[in-house]
Amino acid sequence: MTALTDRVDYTITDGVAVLTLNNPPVNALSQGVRQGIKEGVEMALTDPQVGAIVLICEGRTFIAGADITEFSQGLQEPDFHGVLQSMDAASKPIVAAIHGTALGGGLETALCCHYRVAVADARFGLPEVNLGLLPGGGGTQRLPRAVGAEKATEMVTSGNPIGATEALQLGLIDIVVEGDLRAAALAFAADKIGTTSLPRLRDRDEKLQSARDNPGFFDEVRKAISRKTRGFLAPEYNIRCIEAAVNQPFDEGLATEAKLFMELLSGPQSAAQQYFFFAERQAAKVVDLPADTAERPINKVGVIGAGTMGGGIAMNMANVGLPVTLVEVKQEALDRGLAVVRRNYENTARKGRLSAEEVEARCKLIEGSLEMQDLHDCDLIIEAVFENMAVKQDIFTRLDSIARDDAILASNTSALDLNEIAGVTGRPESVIGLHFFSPANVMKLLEVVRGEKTGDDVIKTCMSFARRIRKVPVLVGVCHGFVGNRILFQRQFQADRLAHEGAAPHVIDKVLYDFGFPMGPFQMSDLAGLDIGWSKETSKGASVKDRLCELGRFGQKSSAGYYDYDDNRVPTPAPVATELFAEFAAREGIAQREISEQEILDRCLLPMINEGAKILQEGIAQRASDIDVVYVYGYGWPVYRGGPMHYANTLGLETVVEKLRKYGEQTGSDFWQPAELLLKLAGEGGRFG
Ligand code: T1G
Repeated sequence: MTALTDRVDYTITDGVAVLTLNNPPVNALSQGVRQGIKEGVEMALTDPQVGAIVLICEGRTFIAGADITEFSQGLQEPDFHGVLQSMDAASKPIVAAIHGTALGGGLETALCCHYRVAVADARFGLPEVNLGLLPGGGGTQRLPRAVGAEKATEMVTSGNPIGATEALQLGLIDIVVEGDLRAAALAFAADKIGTTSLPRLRDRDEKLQSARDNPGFFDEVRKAISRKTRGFLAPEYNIRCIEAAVNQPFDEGLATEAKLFMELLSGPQSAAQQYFFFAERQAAKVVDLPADTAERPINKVGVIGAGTMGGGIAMNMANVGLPVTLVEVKQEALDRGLAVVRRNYENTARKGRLSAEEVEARCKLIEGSLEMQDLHDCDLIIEAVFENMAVKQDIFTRLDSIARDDAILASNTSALDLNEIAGVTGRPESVIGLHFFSPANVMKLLEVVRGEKTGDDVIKTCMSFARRIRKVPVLVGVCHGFVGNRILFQRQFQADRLAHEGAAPHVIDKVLYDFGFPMGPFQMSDLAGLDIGWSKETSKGASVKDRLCELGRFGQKSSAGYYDYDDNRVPTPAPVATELFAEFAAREGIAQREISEQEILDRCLLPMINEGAKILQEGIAQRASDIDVVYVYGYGWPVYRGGPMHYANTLGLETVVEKLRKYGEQTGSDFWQPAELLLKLAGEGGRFG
């Protein structure tokens, strides 16, 4: 065996040269891997003893793509395209032996081989769009020739992988291997020795014909994905590359791909999305946990409260096969909660994403009960009741005597002081916050709230458990609103101020919608319900929101709030809202004025950044990128702008400070006082993270 580089070994078996890649954890196409492939192919092609070549990987997966860390450091030699070109032009058969996930540059490498063999659970994809990129190694030209332009367009715009069975049916791979992959690949390659006309995807056009016969296809795709991809550049660029594959000769298509790839790579969107790829993975890591911290096993979960949140939380457990006991105080509430759960699953089944059997199996995993005592054997119990401290403390007091000694007790509180909840138990080290976001069975973000006495094992257990139930966990400290809501309060406050000063609610909403949020603060309030925390008996009409509630305008649920809603919940700006803001402004002596869109955007976003800086300096979040993960996954911050802290870095922290000071002078309010950490970093010419 010859070690070509520290990442690639070379052996010859029965006339077949085997290039074995080993670059943990995912065999990314680092410089050493590219160098080894290049040298190995050259060596095999010039060795008369060698009749064929196999490319295979050690570890858990075939090549999972280019080394994303390299993009920001400058691409090193050998150039990926040169390596692929040498394979594509090879005079001897090259076989890719695939297991795990052949993704991005990994699949592109396999597409430059003449044959592809894979194990049954291998997966294949070009997910570059999730990084704000497109396949830059010929994937947009070869994949359509392998599977057809229609399927290729779906794959590159969604980034979703396909399995080996589908890949075989589509003609992406040649065989699915049973048993040992290396042995099967060697046998397959040996059988191809001496093949003269080697199959190269660049020479195959037949699968492009149906797209050529349907010139409207690509515009139909654009229309179909327009809502979901609003504001993103990469999906459109991916489509243009597949269009080039259909309409241009292969080499011209490659040139189009290279041009569009470089445009994306040099743009802010791919920088933000590459940053976010690592931010999301970093968030799962707890910096001060000893490596040997044990986890508590979780095999049975209890949820208290069968309302919207409790039912949704319970679904997360059932979705991964975990039995869950859902406790309510009244049969009627329990029945209603279980009915909502069933209806949710049936809706998913109607969309073809669940079978009827799976619906039944999941509903069966959720057992209703009116007795908290039934939670005595649960490993984790999550309280999801009314957002009231006294109610929660009563429940935790009772739980303390019911739950097993090693059970973890969690609260789904969205803002209350977890330490006060933990304080009523004799086990504060086993109390933690698990703040799910509504709808809890859909939203991926989970704020894991660390109490002052929460044990390391409980934290590690819950961070792992979050990923087990397919959530993105972010560890946060205790303060009012933790990370997400605490920052949101600042934005909502400023939006309200702007409305008092003359900016109409729908104008403010549009500015944030155009920035990339799914909706603005007033539409968001209408969706959540204006009557949260409001009561008719005690209302004093002290705010526009209270006055709207007094008028019975509770938001979408009453077809009227800041907006009026038709039967399809389509919003129309409601004059009454603007009039009320004007009335309150007059009462407060605020002279209303025309406010620019830039000022609206600044005054909504800069306080979020400033609050994020305060959260960092107080140690409520572990790192700036965690705040970004909270905002992208929990509040719809557009991922192509990275999150509030990444966005601040793109503005420049000096600019952020300047603007904060400008609005401070303009409004005369110390609300705009820059956070100490922000001032420090700006003064050093630094960045967050
Ligand atoms: N480059 C560098 N590091 C990577 C990486 C990559 N491509 N993929 C994963 N990692 C790191 C990751 O940060 C983590 O590090 C560890 O590996 C395990 O990852 C030219 C331009 C393969 C499905 O987009 O989808 O090819 O936190 O926690 O859940 O056209 O990783 O342990 O230090 O995600 O088992 C295209 C990205 C690149 C695939 C495995 N490829 N990766 O998931 O593990 S661009 C991708 C994934 C490209 C070419 C273009 C997943 C995975 P750490 P993990 P996992």
